[in-house]
Amino acid sequence: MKYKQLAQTIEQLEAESALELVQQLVAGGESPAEILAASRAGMEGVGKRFEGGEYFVADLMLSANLFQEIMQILEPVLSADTRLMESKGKVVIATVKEDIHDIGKNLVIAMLSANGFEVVDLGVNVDPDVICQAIIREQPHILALSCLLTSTLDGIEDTIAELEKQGLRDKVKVIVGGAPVTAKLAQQFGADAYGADAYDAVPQCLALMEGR
Ligand code: B12
Repeated sequence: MKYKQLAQTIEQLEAESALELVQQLVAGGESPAEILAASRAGMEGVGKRFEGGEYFVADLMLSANLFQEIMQILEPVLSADTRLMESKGKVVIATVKEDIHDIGKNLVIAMLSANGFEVVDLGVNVDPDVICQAIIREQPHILALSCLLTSTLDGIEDTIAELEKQGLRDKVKVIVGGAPVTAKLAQQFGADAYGADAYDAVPQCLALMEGR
C-alpha cells in the first residue's frame, strides 16, 4: 500500500511527500530494493505522462531531481548485492568535446539510473581519447554520447573513429542523442542507436543490452 502510494506521489511530482515517505519506509526497516522498485514505477509513470503529452521537459527535470534525492537516501542502505542484482547494464556517458551542455545528459543519467542501469558520468567537453580510456577502465556495455551544438556533431564522429582506431569499437555499443542529432545522423556516424529524449534512452539501451 505504502509502495503504491510512493509510486503515485512520484508520478504526481509531489516531491516533499515522496521524500517523506521514503524516509519513513527506510526508518521502518522496509526493503530498500522494494522502495527503489516503487520509485522506478513512479518514474515510469512520469515517463508515460511525458510520452502522452501531459508532462513537459520541466516535469521530467523535476522528476529527475526527485529521483536523485531519493537515491541519496537509499544509496547508504542499498547493499552491494542488491545493486549488482538490479543492474541492467553499465553505461559510460559524456557530452562530446567542445560542448558544455549537460542538462539533457543529466536527465538521461537520471532516467537510466531510475531504470536499473549503472551509469558512469564523464562530464562535458570530453575528448575522444579520454572516452576511450574510460571504456578500457570501466568496461561498460554502452557508451552514451550527448551533443547539443551542430558545430560539435563531429565530436560524435571523432569519438567513434577513435574507438575504432584504438580497437574498442566492438567492445561497446554506442547510443547518441541531443537536439541536433537525428536517427539518420546517428546511423551515418556509425552509432548503434539513437534516443530522441531521456525517456527513449531507456528502451533503446535495454534493446542494446538484448543485442537487438
Ligand atoms: C541551457 C543552454 C545553454 C547553457 C548550458 C547549461 C548546461 N549546464 O547545460 C549555456 C548557457 C552554458 C549554453 C551555452 C551555449 N549555447 Co546553449 N543552449 C541552452 C538551451 C537554452 C537549453 C538546452 C537544454 O538544456 N535543454 C533542455 C534539455 C532537457 O534538452 P536537451 O539538452 O535537448 O536534451 C534532451 C534530448 O536532446 C535528449 N538527449 C540529450 N543528450 C542525449 C544523449 C543521449 C545518449 C540520448 C539518448 C538522449 C539525449 O534527451 C534530453 C532529455 O529529454 C538551448 C536551446 C534549446 N532549445 O535547446 C541552447 C542551445 C543548445 N545553445 C546554443 C548555443 C549556440 C550555445 C553557445 C554557442 C552560445 C554562445 N554563443 O556562447 C554556447 C556553447 C557553449 C558550449 N561550448 O557548449 C544553440 C545551439 C545552436 C546549434 N544548432 O548549434 C541553442 C539551440 C540555442 C539557440 N537556439 O541558438 N547553452
